[in-house]
Amino acid sequence: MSIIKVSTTPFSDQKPGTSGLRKAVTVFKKDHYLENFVQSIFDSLPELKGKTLILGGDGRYYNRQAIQTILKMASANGVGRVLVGCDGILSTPATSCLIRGNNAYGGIILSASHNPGGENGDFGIKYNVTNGGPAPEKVTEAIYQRTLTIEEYFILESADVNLNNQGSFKLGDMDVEVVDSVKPYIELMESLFDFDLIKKMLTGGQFKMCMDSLHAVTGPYAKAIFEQKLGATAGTVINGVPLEDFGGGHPDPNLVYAKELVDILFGDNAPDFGAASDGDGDRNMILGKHFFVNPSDSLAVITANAHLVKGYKDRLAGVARSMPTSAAVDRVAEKLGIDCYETPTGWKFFGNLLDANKATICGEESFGTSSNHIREKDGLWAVLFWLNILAVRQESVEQIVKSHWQTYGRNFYSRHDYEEVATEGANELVNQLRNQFDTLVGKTYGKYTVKYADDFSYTDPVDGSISEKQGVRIGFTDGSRIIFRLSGTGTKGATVRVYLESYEPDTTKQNLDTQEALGDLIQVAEEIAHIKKYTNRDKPTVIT
Ligand code: VG1
Ligand code: CO
Repeated sequence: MSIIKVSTTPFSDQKPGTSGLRKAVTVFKKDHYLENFVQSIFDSLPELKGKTLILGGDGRYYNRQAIQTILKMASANGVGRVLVGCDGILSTPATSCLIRGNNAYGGIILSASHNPGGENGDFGIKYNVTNGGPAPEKVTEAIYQRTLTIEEYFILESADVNLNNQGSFKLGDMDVEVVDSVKPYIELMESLFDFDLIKKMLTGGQFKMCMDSLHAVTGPYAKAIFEQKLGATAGTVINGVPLEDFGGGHPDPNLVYAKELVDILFGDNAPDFGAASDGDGDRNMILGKHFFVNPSDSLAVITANAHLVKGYKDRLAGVARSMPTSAAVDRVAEKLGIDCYETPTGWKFFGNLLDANKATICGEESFGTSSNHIREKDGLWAVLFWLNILAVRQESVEQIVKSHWQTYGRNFYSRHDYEEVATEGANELVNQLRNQFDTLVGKTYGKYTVKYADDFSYTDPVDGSISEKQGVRIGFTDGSRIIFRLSGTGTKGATVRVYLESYEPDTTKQNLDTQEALGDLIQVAEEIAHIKKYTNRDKPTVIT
C-alpha cells in the first residue's frame, strides 16, 4: 500500500454553514470535492498525527463511499487510529459520546441532518473537536481558508475496507476499529435516566407511545432503547430502518414533515406520547395525545422538572438558549435562581458554556435540546427526559405543559419558514430591515410599540470571541419579538426564517390557538418586512 499525492485545485464554495458543509450529492461527487474538504480539515489540525478520530454518518446515500475515502485519507495523513461505526452508522449525539468516551482528538460526521437524502438529495460533512462538539467558528474559518488555497491531497492506495462487522485491522500504518454504534450511547442514557421506572410505565399496559425515526439514523438506537431495553411493544418505533433516501421524505421532525406521526397522535385511539427525530438524530419533536409541545416550551419544561431526573437532580449550573428560541426557559431560570445565556443559532455556541460549567441544559427552537452529557444536541435524550418526567409525575403531556403555563405564563411562539426562495430577494429583505433600524424605534403598530431594532451580536463570555449579524431583532415594549434570519443549512436558494413570540400571563387566554394568538404580530411582521414581496410567496412553506 502506498500513499499517493494528488494535485487539485480549490473550489470556491466550501464555506461551512450553521452546521458543517452541506451540498447536493451531485456537488459532492465532483472530482476531488470531498477530498479537498477533508484534506483542508486535516491541514487545519496541526496536532493530528498519531491521534484518534471518530468517524460515522447518518446512513444517507454516499455515506459508505465517503467513509472509505476518508479512512484512506486519514491513514495517508498520519492519523493514529479511527473508530468507525459499524456499517458506517453513527448518530450525531453518539459520535459526540464516542469522542468524549475515548478521549479522541475529534470526529467527522457525515450528514446533512434534516435535508433530504438520496442521489438527488443532499450530503454533508462536519468536524467535531476534542470536547465532542461542533468545531467553533475559528476552526471552521481556518478550514474554509485552507479550501481556498489547497493544491494537493494525500490518500492511501488500498482496497475498500469491510465495515459490516465489528473488529480491528490496520489500514496502512493506521489502526481502524469498527465499533458498536449503539451500545456506548445507551450506557450513557442509562446513567442519566431511571430506566426501571420508565420500563414500568411502558410495560404497565396503560401508557402507549410511538416513536417515528423517519427512516433515518435513530432507528437502531430507538429500537434498542424503547423496544428492547424498556419493554415497549414491538412496532413502537415506526420507520425504524435507516434508508439511503429516508424513504423519499424530509427527515425533519416537525408538524409538516413528520405527518404520519402527527396523524397518529391527533387521530382516534391516539397513544399518550409521540416523538420523532431527524436525519442524524440530534433533534426531537415531542407530542402528547392530541397535543403538540413547542420546542421552546419543551426546553422550559425539561429545565423546570430536571430535579425529578436522576442525572440532573442536583442544582443546574445554568441554562442557555439560542436567540430566536422563546424566553419561556428564562422564566424558569429566574425562578431557579440560575443564569440564562442567549447565544446565536447553532449548537457550536453552547460548547464553551458547557465546558466552563456555566450551563447544564441548552436548547434551540428548532427542535434541539441537550445537556452537558455530550456536546451536541440529542434527540433521544430529550425523548427519554420526557418519558422520565411522565413516569414520575403520572400526568399527561398536555397537563404538564398547561400547568407549566399556569405557573410561568405562556410564551406564544411560532416560526414561519419560506424555503428555497430566490437568494437576491432574501438578501434584500434583510437589508431593507437593516435600513429601517433607526426609524423603527418608537413606531406603533396597533398595540405594539417598537422598543429596539438591531442585528444580534454575541460576545462569548468564556473566550471573548465575537459573532456579529446573527439575526435581525425587532423587540416591542411588551416583550414581544419578531426575528428574521436567513438559514445557514439550506442548499437551494435561500430560506427565510421569521420567528414570532409574545408573552401571555393571563391563564384564561393561554388556550388560544398559537397562530391566532400571534395573528396581530404576524401582520406587523408583514407590514415591516414586506415578506410577500421579497419572497414572492403568499404564505410560509413550513409553520411550526
Ligand atoms: C438550523 C436550525 C439551527 C440548528 C441547525 C443545525 O439552522 O435553525 O437551530 O442548530 O439547523 O441543526 P439554520 O441556519 O438553517 O437556521 V441540524 O439538526 O441540521 O445539525
Ligand atoms: Co440534525
